[in-house]
Amino acid sequence: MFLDRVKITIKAGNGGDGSTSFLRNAMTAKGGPDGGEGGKGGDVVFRASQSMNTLYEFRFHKKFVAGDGENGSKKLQAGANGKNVVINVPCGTVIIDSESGKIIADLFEDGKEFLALKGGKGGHGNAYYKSSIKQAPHYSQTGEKTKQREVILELKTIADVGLVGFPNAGKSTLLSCISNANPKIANYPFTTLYPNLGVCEVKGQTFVVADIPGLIEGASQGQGLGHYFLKHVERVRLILHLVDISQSDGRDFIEDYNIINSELKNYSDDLATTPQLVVLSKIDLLDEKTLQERLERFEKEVGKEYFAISGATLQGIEKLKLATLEKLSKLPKKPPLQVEELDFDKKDYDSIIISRDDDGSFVLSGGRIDNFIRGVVLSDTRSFAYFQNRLNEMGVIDMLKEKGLKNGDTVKIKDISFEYSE
Ligand SMILES: Nc1nc2c(ncn2[C@@H]2O[C@H](COP(=O)(O)OP(=O)(O)OP(=O)(O)O)[C@@H](O)[C@H]2O)c(=O)[nH]1
Ligand SMILES: [Mg+2]
Repeated sequence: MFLDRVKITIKAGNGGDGSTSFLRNAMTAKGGPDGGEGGKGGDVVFRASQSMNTLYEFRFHKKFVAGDGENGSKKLQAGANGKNVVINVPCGTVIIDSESGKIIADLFEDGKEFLALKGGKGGHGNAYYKSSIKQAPHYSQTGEKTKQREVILELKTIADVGLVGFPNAGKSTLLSCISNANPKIANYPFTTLYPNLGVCEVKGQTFVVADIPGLIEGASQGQGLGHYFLKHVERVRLILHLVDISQSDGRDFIEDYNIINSELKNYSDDLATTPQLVVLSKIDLLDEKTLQERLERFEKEVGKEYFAISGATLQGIEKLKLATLEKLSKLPKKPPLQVEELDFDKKDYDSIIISRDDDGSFVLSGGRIDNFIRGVVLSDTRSFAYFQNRLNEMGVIDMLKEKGLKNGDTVKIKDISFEYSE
């Protein structure tokens, strides 16, 4: 099955807490601090994989959470780091920040990795805080907590050649003749419901061909399968534009040719200007005379170079393969998409936000506050004194006063609340 756009939730692991512990054994009745460091949280990494060609597996698996770091413990034991989560996606998957709508990565090449979210830092154990003036610190630091984020994965297939044309024009038949692919072929429109990829080998060289569902007039207004699948030929270097010259579906082949071109133009100027080879298909269904007449008409009315082929007798197929290879050799590979300047995983260590609760108390939040209280144990009196001093030094008390803080008012930070006294 096929799926080419999906929203998923990702979260890096939280950092583990540092430990507060003191060495105790028969030899040292009153030992020094030996609380170990908390482990780092796991990262969230995306990896491009050539062996995938759909996002279908994300249909049921939409949440990816990396492991949390373990807490530190006594005897200076550091907590283990959390496990990274590696999310495999097909080559050509574009990752979009769901909040801003901006592109944050284009996983273009096989094996390419993108570190989307870094795990939270582990907290320091109390041993870390030991110094000549602080022999027995009674506090440690909690691990950094991470936030969950949403991203949109959008697959824009990467192929060298795209097959474009009306339904039933013979696109899948051509793909099966020139490549290793085995697409479904049938004598009714919209047999192909999602893109197929095939690798074509000519003279020891290979190129990748994408076969997409057929277009019809009004595709740009959502007729048929609409424009939806054209994103899978956005990145091709060359379009093979298939036109059924036998007119087996009762339409005029020159009109077909013009309609598809205008649908491409309606989609984007880029597609309209992508180099094309015109492929006139199903020539085996016409007698020699009718074929000649139609070819002459094409030359007169369109005047472009063309390749006349039959997927049934394979007439013209070898010539088309060679011409495709030759044309590709002159066309540069399309580069990955421009990634927008956005530090998706930017950590907020700076903001200080003051708001008021319904009961009138002052609520402190923001990245700077979060980071600061990681090192505070309020049950420890020394730590609490430090906490108040630091709030003062950081200018937070002044900021609160500006907002109207008075003696006796309550200040809340996360699940801590205290009464302010001057
Ligand atoms: N005689 C003859 N029949 C062909 C040729 N190419 C395709 N067909 C037939 O035309 C019908 C449609 O072919 P497909 O290859 O499925 O066409 P498609 O363009 O992929 O169609 P959609 O997937 O519906 O867009 C099938 O019955 C094919 O067997 C050809 O060169 N000669
Ligand atoms: Mg098809």
